[in-house]
Amino acid sequence: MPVKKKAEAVAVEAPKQQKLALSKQQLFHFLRQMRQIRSLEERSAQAYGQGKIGGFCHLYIGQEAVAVGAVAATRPDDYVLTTYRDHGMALARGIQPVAILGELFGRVIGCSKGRGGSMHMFDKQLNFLGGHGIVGGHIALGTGAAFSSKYRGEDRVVLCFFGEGAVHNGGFHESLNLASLWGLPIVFVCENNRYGMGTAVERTTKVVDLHKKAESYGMAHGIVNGMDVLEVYEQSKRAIAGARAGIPCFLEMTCYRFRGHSMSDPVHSHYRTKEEVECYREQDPILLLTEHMKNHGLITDEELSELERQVSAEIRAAMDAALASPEPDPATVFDYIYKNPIRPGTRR
Ligand SMILES: Cc1ncc(C[n+]2csc(CCOP(=O)(O)OP(=O)(O)O)c2C)c(N)n1
Repeated sequence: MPVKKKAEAVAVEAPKQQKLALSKQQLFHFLRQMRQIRSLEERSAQAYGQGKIGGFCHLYIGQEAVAVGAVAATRPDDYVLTTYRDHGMALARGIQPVAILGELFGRVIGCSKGRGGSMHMFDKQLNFLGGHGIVGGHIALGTGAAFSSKYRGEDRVVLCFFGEGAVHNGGFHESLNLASLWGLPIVFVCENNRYGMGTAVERTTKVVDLHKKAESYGMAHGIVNGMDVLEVYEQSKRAIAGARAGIPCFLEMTCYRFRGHSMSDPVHSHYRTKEEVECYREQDPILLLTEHMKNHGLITDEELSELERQVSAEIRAAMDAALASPEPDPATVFDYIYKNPIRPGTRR
């Protein structure tokens, strides 16, 4: 396949100050989405405790700025893929809270018709290609989507998110190598929340500046404060523009999950201290943006209370609607597995 542009190894420098002028409306939108995600996740945790959600459930609380800032930098026809920690990403991409909660509850109103559950949010119209349960497994899928975009002569970019636990996976390295070699339109985003389940990143690699791994493949790379939605947005914009021009990029976004790895992992497990969690809480992405807006006179206390009231009412209503939706009919259990559904007892 012809390669039009050669990828260069360019470190993406974090900006010292905000360069993109964002309107009050845009900042409000970021704050609203982050609060929606937080509220949806807190209610999901409650519902999980009440036995309303089956299977695994990995919450995104603390990492909201990554999904909101990065997805805001995409076009609607770009592709977004992520891991099992996908509720926040799904919401940022535009899946309605009722369809996310419905999926968590295994109801037909869910975005995957109640068959996927927490780890398998998906929406073809929104070009949100999952929600994937296998660590690193979707990185090759994202690279394939980027290849398809280039092969068809489209200028759609792929934004592929994964945790730092995935960068030791073979598929990650094969994907970066080919993406760089072929100048594919893809941005690989590593959400480095410091732990893969209970294993700290420094116990898994000598190269803890994970973004530097891209140098092995001659790929542009950079490190971003993933707790700062404005920085995430700005750096994602730049990286996506580069990818659209045939220069793929690897961004490491440093962040922190305030809850355990999944609902079965307590917040303060043996692998991290209460003090560490408290310290990161001071950099809560919602807190940081709220303070920024207050300091610049972009939000009043009244507007903030009203926003909180609206979001809380919206998620409560979505919860009720999701719970009112029926479970899938057992007779349809073989639907959606293959394009032509299999019917037990019949020959194909
Ligand atoms: C191939 C594979 N190995 C192991 C697992 C079990 N597993 C699920 S999550 C996880 C940790 C991954 O951590 P990270 O990639 O840093 O993402 P995070 O959970 O922090 O978002 C592991 C080992 C899996 N799902 N897939």
